[in-house]
Amino acid sequence: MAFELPELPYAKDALAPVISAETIDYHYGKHHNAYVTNLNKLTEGTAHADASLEDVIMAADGGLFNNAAQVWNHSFYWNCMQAGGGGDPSGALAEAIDRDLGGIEAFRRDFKNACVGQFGSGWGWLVQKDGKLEIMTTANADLPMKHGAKALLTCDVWEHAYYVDHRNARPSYVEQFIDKLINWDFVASNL
Ligand code: MN3
Repeated sequence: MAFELPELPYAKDALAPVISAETIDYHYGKHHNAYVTNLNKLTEGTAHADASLEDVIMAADGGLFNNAAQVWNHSFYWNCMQAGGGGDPSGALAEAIDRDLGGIEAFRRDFKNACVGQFGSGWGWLVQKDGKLEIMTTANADLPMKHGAKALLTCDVWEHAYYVDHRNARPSYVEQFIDKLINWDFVASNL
């Protein structure tokens, strides 16, 4: 059973103007799709061909890890956003953010600073580790499951995620991602 590109959870223009249909065409249609194609080429005829994506990620390194992790990262990233997102989380997630991160305003500031401060390509994350919420960043394809942490939310800060719509202004992209796109129901479902 080959690895597959998952359906986008919304129309490709749903996140505009923060993320345009043109960005989705390239980011989902070309980049994400290429990671899936590469992963299938690298696993075809090997012991990894029938493994779960998570098992490949945990076992692999080098090019196989990079492609498998990028398939997982992007599938997760699309689900972290929705049209009309943003706002405030509620319930147990809001309580955990208050308890561990100093509240939602502190989260917005610290998550933005982490994403903006990631040097070069990578990802900003809200994770759960040892029962507590943390903000972390990873470089390139790296991801929380390799560090004993569970991903709750991610923001792709590779330039291909924002250059069409925000040019070099990563802070503008991250700020609007936080304020207008985060799907807090999805984030809460990962707790
Ligand atoms: Mn990307």
